[in-house]
Amino acid sequence: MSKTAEKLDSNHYIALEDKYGAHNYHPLPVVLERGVGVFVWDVEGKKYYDFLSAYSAVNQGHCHPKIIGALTDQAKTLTLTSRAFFNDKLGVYEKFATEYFGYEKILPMNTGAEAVETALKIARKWGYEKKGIPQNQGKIIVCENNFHGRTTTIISFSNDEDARQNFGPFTTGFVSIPYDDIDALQEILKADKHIAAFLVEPIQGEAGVFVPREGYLTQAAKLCKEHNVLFIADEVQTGIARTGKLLAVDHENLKPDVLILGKAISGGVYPISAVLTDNHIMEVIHPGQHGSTFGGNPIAAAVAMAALEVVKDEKLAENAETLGQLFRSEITKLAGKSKLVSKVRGKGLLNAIIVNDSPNSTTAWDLCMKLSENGLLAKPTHGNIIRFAPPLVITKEELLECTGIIEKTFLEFEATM
Ligand code: IF1
Repeated sequence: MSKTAEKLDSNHYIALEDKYGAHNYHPLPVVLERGVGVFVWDVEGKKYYDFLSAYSAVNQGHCHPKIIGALTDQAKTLTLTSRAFFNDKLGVYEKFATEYFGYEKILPMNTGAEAVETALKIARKWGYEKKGIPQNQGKIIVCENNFHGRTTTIISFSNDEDARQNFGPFTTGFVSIPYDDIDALQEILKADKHIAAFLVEPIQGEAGVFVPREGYLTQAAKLCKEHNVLFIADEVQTGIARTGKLLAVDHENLKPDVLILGKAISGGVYPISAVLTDNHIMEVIHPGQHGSTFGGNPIAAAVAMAALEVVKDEKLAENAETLGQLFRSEITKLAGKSKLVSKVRGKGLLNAIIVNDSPNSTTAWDLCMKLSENGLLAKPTHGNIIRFAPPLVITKEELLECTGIIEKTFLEFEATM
């Protein structure tokens, strides 16, 4: 048998997942086997531009040699010690990361949801021990249409019924207010003295790349300060150069009291997340009160340092800013030609096209299928929104080729409607 004849096709792998895996996702029917930079290849050998970047985890591009080098070197040397002992990488990483982001302390975890949980625990403990909130009465303000992960506590304050239904009972102590509504925040802060923190995404990703009005975050942080409430920014998706600055809060020169990072802090090669704060907050955590077997392991430490160096060395924030503007201006031109585009919105290279059809229609999904046939992978969200978030190493020429693919696909699709 020849090499190509032995090779199994996409349907084989899709059937395996269908039969043996939990059905907790609904992927596009593309089976990927390899990635380099902005490109991925499926098992049939078809090449695609990746415009999802694993939900903004692969900002540095697929299999970046410097990050993979750090991973493999460390994997051959020492992988895991647990935090029962010290190791020669963690402290070096902690110094590097705190200096890099401008905080005094870091608490390393693995997934984004774990880092969010960590931030919530720190905030509550701070509320009782530093702010003097009476025991078990601490509250945390969150925003409607938030996405912060999938643990039981985090879904407790989600308003996405799919994410919540039949997973109760839920964790209490959360108050939800509309996003991008400074009056609502002011009102609740004035009315309730038992609030420890305000948890917010600088741009709501899952909600369809919803960018708040300029100044919202600054005003929110100021109100929090006035009321002695911690301002917690969840930058799991918006952080690490995605929106055109290292952090999305940098657009407003803001320093959150608590910063949550995940995804691209590893360049997408390893699950790494973190919570950063200054000493006066992190000091509420003592031995035995929080941790993780894998959090801050030597591989994670080595990988994160390499991944963060790549962001600076390759000026990824600057590239995201410039090419993001180009993307939105090209798609705005397309909106003039195609009735299917009602709007493009976003910041840096985190963008979304709002498709001019009902959220109950299959139009956005069908468009993503056509985009994939034309060599570009993107994922619909909320029925009529398509998110576009390529690796930040994309070049201007590549980006223009991609807006060309998007234009061709939309116009062809419209012609068949
Ligand atoms: C899925 C969206 C992206 C996040 C923020 C924490 C987490 C996430 C702001 C948790 C995770 C993901 C997870 C992914 C879909 C996805 C997502 F569509 F939901 F909004 F990125 F676009 N905070 N976001 O966005 O991080 O525990 O997953 O490491 O499949 O659920 P995690």
